[in-house]
Amino acid sequence: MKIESLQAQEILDSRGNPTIECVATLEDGSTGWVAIPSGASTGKYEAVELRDGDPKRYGGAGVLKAIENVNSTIQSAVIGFEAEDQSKLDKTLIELDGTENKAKLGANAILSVSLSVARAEAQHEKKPLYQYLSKFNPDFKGIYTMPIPEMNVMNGGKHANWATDIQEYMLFPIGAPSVVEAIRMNAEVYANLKKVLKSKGYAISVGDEGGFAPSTTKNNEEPFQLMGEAIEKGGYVLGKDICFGIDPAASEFFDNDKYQFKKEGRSLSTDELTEFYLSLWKKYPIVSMEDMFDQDDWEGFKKLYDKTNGKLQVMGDDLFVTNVKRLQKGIDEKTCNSILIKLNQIGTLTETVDAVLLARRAGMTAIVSHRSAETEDTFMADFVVAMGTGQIKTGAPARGERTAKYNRLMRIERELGDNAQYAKFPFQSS
Ligand code: 2PG
Ligand code: MG
Repeated sequence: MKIESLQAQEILDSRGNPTIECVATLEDGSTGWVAIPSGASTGKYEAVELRDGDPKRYGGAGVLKAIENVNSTIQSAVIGFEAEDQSKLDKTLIELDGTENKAKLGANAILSVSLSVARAEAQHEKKPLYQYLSKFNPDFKGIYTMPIPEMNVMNGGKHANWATDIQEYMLFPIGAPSVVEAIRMNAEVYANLKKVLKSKGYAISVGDEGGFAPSTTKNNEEPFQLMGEAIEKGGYVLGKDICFGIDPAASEFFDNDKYQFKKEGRSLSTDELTEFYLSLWKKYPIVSMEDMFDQDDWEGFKKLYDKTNGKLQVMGDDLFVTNVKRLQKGIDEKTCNSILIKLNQIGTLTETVDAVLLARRAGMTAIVSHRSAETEDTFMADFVVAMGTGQIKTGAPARGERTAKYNRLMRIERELGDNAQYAKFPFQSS
């Protein structure tokens, strides 16, 4: 069905900053709504999020220019396009922008169009979004893979005023039978973690992604002990039912050629940091590490990857920024076996799909991810099911913008019944 109109406007994200929502309307009246998330620990190679820079509105963070780009330039260029032809639409958007990193029209503007048109077409075809999006997955065979929900239950770094240097401590419920049960297990551990923290006199306030963020934790290691206690308190077996994952977001503490652990009052070289990660990996059932090094420290990633013999999920986020060029470099140089996928890091649905498929062809895993500032939009939940990547990270089981995604996954799984299968985690705990 042909695109009739696009209507973007300003709303708030979960950090209270302005962002874009967009409604695409097709000629038969079908509509698709989306809202665009935003990062804090953004990679320097990400597509550009266009902000107004006018200090009189939202401290410069307004998105009226990006909105104007949707409502005028983009709308005039794509009206009458067939909504089902996503690659033509996305190609046109990329060319209309004309820059390498979508700096002219803004990746936020472009993505809002790319995704809202897809959702409108799904409505036109009377399909649930995940079913419509599965046409982009050449490996889809009729049974949907439900993702392991990797929940960030302790927040640090930029998301929590540096409670710890490591930004995210996650639960990987790899032993669950379904996503509904996996979410329950994680939610129970989260509730137990609150009790554990209270019993130690720690604050139970949360960071941007809903994880607890007590600034009084002793060091970057203690969260593993706290989470371990919470897992066992719930009757789960640590290392079997639930494992750990981390996202240090190391670009954020890389300064003067060293990794600055302010929490511990020490500066580490790449080698020292590698040793630190290896010691954690040996001590705790950690199955996944993301952005352990700076976004330009390819050597660091490679060293850790080599030393963990393919047993650990070694993932690039800021390193790859969902960009096939950077991913190809990672594949050629064998730096990682996994990529974090964020729609707004690259800015169109087609390019995001390309990154997922390139990773898969190279034998890498792909984890679909939220941003630290989100909205109630659940597009990514349908996307991960459609692409069958088997892993999603979208924060703690708390804060509406996070639970919206988990709730959507539970509904999809229930709707699918026997046509859904919980993903197997391809790596072992050490
Ligand atoms: C990350 C993300 C999401 P941000 O580093 O993986 O957790 O954070 O959106 O702030 O870049
Ligand atoms: Mg990250």
